Amino acid sequence: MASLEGSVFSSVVQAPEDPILGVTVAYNKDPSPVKVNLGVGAYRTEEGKPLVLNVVRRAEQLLVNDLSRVKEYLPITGLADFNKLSAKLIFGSDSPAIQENRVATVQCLSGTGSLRVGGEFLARHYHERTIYIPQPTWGNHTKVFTLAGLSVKTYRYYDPATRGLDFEGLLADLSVAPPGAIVLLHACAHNPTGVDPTLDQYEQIRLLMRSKGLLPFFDSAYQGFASGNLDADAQSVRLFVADGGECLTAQSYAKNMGLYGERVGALSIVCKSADVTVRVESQLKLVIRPMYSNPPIHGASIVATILKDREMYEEWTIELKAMADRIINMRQLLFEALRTRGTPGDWGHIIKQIGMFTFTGLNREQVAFMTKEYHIYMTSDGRISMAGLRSQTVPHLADAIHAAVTQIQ
Ligand code: KET
Repeated sequence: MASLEGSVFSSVVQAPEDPILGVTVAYNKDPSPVKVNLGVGAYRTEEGKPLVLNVVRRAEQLLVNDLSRVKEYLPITGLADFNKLSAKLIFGSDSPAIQENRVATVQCLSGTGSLRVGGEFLARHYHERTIYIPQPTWGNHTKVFTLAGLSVKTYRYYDPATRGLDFEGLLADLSVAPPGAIVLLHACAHNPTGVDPTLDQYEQIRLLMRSKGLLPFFDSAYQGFASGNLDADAQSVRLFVADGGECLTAQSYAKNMGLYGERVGALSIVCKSADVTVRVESQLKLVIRPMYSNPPIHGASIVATILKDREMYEEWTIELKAMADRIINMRQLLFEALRTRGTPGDWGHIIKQIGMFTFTGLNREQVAFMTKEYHIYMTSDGRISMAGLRSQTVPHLADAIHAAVTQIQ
């Protein structure tokens, strides 16, 4: 018999914190008044506060005041309006794939949940279980796809020497991938590097992938955050859908609507024909039902309310552009602050990179030094969330980077 003192779980070992979300845990424990959290990709205002978009508040008011609304379960696939509008948002309102009923869209638990459901669907129903992810990529990709039952390999993406795209390496690796392999692409604002292929490069990637029958799986977590324009940031995805071929897309509304904790996103599978699409959707339901049964109603209702009302949609795009612009402004300020300090190195990448993050090039030791001496919290790969920076904290960050670069090799 187990003794009353001893736990049946006593052999459970302490797990490490998550490399990204653990940064916030460490930040919260630090009593320093000068501490700055540049870890997780979460938008903060110029005052350092989390932002609930005005248009989101308005949508929530409408929902609360509508007494006809109930709290019944949603269908397994989620809110129908939300799914239709999400597909339109990423593929474009005039997308032939949508008009021809070739898109199966299911509401999922934000971007992560969409990737996971897509991964499990592929592991069950697709002939090639290997997924190629960029090197480097968002830290959770490997875990999500491995647990979904796929085998994860990487393709070259980033060249530290040029701090740009390793386009040759990318093409070379994809050209030796097994026919039919799945390829994860960041739709825009690649995390963590901030480096995206140009549209011309995307066209070459598309030609190569289609010629080898490689299956694109787009992760779209930052639509609107790269350029400030929702359509421009969807161009890579639309290029692949325009050729009539198949692909998957995981969308997140965490960043672009600031709905982080609402966990609202969508998985879309674009198929070749309407009848395949119906069967694909029926199988997606079998993936979802034993996982979490059906998705939550509130976040999806907010998104649907905003997307279907022209005036609210406009207001959203303005607020989204303002967030994107503030981030671009922070890039400029940080770049200038380092130039003023004469910090060794070329920091041009700070203004060239796209999206929420700057991939600084700082090494693990330099990051540890900045955290210890300057209370600056960021991921150990040298990634800074520009969305967490504000004019007031730029000089402190620049001092920290300057000290790290000059004191730690
Ligand atoms: N894809 C990418 C590329 C991504 O950066 C994130 C989140 C997600 C998907 C998932 O987001 P969701 O909240 O499930 O919609 N990235 C930030 C937050 C995190 O790590 O969870 C980050 O990199 O800081």
